[in-house]
Amino acid sequence: MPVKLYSYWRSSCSWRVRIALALKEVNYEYSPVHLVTNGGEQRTDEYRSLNPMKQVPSLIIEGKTVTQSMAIVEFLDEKFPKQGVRLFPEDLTTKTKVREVCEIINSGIQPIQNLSVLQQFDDQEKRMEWGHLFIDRGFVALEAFLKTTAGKYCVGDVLTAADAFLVPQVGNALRFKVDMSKFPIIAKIDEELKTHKAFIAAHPTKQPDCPENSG
Ligand SMILES: N[C@@H](CCC(=O)N[C@@H](CS)C(=O)NCC(=O)O)C(=O)O
Repeated sequence: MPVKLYSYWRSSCSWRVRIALALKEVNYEYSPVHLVTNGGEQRTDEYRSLNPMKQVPSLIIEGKTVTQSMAIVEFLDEKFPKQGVRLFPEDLTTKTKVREVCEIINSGIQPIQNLSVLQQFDDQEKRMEWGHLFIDRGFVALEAFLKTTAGKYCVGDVLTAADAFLVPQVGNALRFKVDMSKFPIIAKIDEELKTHKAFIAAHPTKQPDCPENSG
């Protein structure tokens, strides 16, 4: 039974899961959910029956649905412990640091700049200001946190789930014109990961639903 990912090319939460799938070397079918056209395909009754939050991503595996990117990434790591990269290290202290980075992004930054929040403003400029403010503020905390944990990657010198969460949030930061020179540790890790093949494969511009003129 093939694994299926409901995703939107530009969604940072889908992007996290695409990175995790690539790092775990799990093949999957890509099912696009357009978050904007026709009021958003995530809001149809059909999609809502998979994901009651009306959000991407959703993963179908062995006929079961898993939602919430953090739960999906943990599920993949536990389902395939010996395959690909270990996303959550065995050592409890290190694993907790990985989870802390993930949660700063997953709970502390992304939800405040999510599409349905921004759509409360009609004005595009206001949306931009809001997204910029909360990503910038979150990155101040994240940069300080990474100062205590980072090596080549977010937590030491091995790839973990934290890196899968970091790169898409930097993608959002750039969309909201956050000045990344203020965050040298985040920027350096992001730069390091740009050439990794799992991160290249998961990039929004490599997805089948990415428009040709995405820039
Ligand atoms: N906690 C959820 C958040 C998912 C989420 O916010 N997805 C966004 C895209 S990154 C979405 O589908 N937004 C649609 C909307 O706000 O209508 C997860 O990690 O999976």
